[in-house]
Amino acid sequence: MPTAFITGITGQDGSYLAELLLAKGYLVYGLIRRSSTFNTARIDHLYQDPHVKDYRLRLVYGDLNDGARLHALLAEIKPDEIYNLAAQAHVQVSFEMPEGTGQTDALGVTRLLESVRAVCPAARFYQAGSSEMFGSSPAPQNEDTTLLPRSPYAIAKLYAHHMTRNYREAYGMFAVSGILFNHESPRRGATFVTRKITRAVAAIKAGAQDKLFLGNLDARRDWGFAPEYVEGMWRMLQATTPRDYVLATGEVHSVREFVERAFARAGLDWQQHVEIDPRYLRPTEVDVLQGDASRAAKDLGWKAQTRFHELADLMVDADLQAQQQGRGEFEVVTRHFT
Ligand code: NAP
Ligand code: F7E
Repeated sequence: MPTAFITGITGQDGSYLAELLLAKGYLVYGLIRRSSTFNTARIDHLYQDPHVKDYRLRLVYGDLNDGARLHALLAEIKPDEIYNLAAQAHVQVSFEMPEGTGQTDALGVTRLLESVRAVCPAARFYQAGSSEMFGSSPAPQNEDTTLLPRSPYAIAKLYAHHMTRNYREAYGMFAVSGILFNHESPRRGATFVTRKITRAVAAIKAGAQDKLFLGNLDARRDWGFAPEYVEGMWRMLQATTPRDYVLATGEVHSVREFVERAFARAGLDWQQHVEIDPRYLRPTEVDVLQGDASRAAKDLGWKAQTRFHELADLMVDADLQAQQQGRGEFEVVTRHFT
């Protein structure tokens, strides 16, 4: 049975990746942080699945800032594949805590790579790189585009991206960086703009909220559907040759367009509810991100399927349903593993 080690398993991508790998028959180890409240809402449903009850999902405590623990875990688990998805992933928060973001998103990756090199150098390693690294480079962006990051988050990811490439070249490790453009879902964290909007739409529809405060409505992004992107990560680690890949839809829309679509889906007029709050403006903004994923299409046979409008609609529908059912923050779908 192949063994995978996922950091960031409690996050949006980690939960979808765990589902994918369990469905493929992997033994999955997930790194979780100790928290004073439960932090496993996105993966709790996996324990209820009869096919996972054979303990193919194992959660272990650790932190990217604890190198000794990472080393000990990898020495014990000896995984075949490692997916490093853990990060302080919020761009605006990175302006408030640049040092902490660098500790996890930059140096945390070095800690992990050093442990892999020492105890399981044959393992295949995936680093969660980001389109934010392109920053102010003109769109569309691909693997050869100049990286001009515009936030502490993006700069930390850039360091990790180059470190991953350096371990590949210096030590011959199968270490790759996926340069992923924004990808969303009903499990998206509630402070990222798409989910903030769709949750607000549901609350406004239910009469539980009246106003939604946002920042820059002119920013343009290439938004895809998260479950398709974790499939791309897995394909990168199955390739014959380790290479970095962009994953994106190629379609670009503004935050305003997302707002319009989401409110319209629920039969609401966004102009009656949305207000601008300068607190949500960033010190330096990335104006437009639009990816060219043709290398992934050619080498990996990967292509985004879900279109912008479908994505907005499915997220609104999930939040409307959650609101009606009085459910918590995340969609819980029990998948069946065969
Ligand atoms: P997310 O939902 O915010 O999840 C982040 C995960 O990292 C959580 O499991 C979190 O644990 C964990 N984490 C944070 N700090 C940690 C630390 N010091 N040690 C161990 N775990 C830690 O993010 P996501 O959207 O799934 O994104 C996954 C990865 O892809 C991230 O690296 C992100 O930067 C990158 N990325 C995301 C996108 C996107 O559009 N989603 C695009 C490009 C790249 P807790 O639950 O305990 O907080
Ligand atoms: O912002 C604007 C904001 O926080 C998108 C992360 O997954 O993707 C994500 O980073 C845009 C920005 O995502 C609000 O200024 C307006 O232009 O949803 P976001 P992001 O910054 O693009 C990349 C690829 C990652 O790697 C990251 O981990 O929306 N915006 N008003 C707002 N954004 C937020 N969060 N909140 C607002 O009220």
